[in-house]
Amino acid sequence: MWALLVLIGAAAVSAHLQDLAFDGQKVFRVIPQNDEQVEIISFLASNMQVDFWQPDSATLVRPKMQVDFRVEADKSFEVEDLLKESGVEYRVLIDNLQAALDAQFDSKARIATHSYEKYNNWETIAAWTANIAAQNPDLVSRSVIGKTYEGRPMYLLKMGKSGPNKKAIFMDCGFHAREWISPAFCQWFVKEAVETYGKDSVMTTLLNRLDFYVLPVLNIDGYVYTWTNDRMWRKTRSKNAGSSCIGTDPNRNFNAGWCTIGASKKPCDPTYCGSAPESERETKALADFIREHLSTVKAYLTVHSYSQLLLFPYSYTYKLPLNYEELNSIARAASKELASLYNTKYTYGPGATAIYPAAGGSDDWAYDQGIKYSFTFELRDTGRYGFILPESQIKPTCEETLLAVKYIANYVLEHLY
Ligand code: 0X9
Ligand code: ZN
Ligand code: ZN
Repeated sequence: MWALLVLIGAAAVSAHLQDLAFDGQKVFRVIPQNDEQVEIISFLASNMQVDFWQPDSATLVRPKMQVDFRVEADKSFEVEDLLKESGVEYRVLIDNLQAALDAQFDSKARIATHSYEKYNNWETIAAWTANIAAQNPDLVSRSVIGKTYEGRPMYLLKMGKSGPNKKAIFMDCGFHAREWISPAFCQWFVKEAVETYGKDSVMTTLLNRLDFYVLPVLNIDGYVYTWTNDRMWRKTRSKNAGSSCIGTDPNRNFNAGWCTIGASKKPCDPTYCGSAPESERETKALADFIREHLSTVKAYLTVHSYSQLLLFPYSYTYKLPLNYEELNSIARAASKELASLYNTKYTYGPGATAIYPAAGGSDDWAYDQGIKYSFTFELRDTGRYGFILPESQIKPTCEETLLAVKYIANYVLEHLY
């Protein structure tokens, strides 16, 4: 009982740290209509320290492109004035970010018990990985693929009935710290697997014939930081030599056209590519694991948010992948499956054109390792809540995403040889 009280106390304290930190902050959406208005956006980026929610919008912005950004409370009137005066079409997506943040949790009294329909902190997720493996020994096993910069073990769950020569699908979540719906999906997927094995025929076949490697959170240090200090943190938490700015964008840190486009060489930027490919312990651990399992891993799935997109290579070049037609039709069918539940509309295509060119991503890297089925999910929503997706949307988001993942897995299973 005492231990439980201490846990509750710690959660309350860390929640308190962030109390009101975002009070009065606004999130704007603008769609510049011409080059002149594009320049206004670039001006905001360089002079008003706005935080773009689709990273690198500052450098990639072009006419007719939708751009969402967050503004500090004391700057929000100035920014709004500037938008009004310059005639840039804009909408206030979130009027008070703090209120939206408070609304993302349904229940006020939060205790650190695990729930698939809540956002779980890292401590809770870590304990859950141990429990789910212990409770399903014939289906789930847990290993550690490395340690994060701050020394946390990176847990990987392997799911599947044991059998000879099984191929595998690798899926990770939690690359970007603030994209909380992503780890929630990895947990949901594991739950569905253990609960529907032996009941749902597709899931049963998948687990009998394939293994799934599920990494629930890649960027654990960043994820912890979003719970304790800054809900809007994106990068890892590693120190950068010669800079006081912290962190590298893990999805710019892979050796796939590394830092050539849509990535920054400046440690203070949200898309900092790091000092070298795989400079981060977390990305190195992931890349090492995949390299060691290349003979079995047939598909790579990485889960982000938000925008409702299903992306595939390439993002570091406009060049199309060799099996473009195949990937495109898989993405089309998977999006259709996803929409069948709640009519959630996804856009799909190669990253470079469907979202923006950005090098150093894990999807492109895995593809170039020879993993021909490589996809990035950008889950709900399209900006109404953005990263602050309310907990009430966890279940529907995960249910619909599961349909797409099962579709892809089943396709891969049917095209193994
Ligand atoms: O920019 C990213 O890393 C992803 N979008 S996010 O808003 N979640 O940050 C998209 C990744 C697409 N793939 C590559 N750029 N390789
Ligand atoms: Zn192994
Ligand atoms: Zn992301």
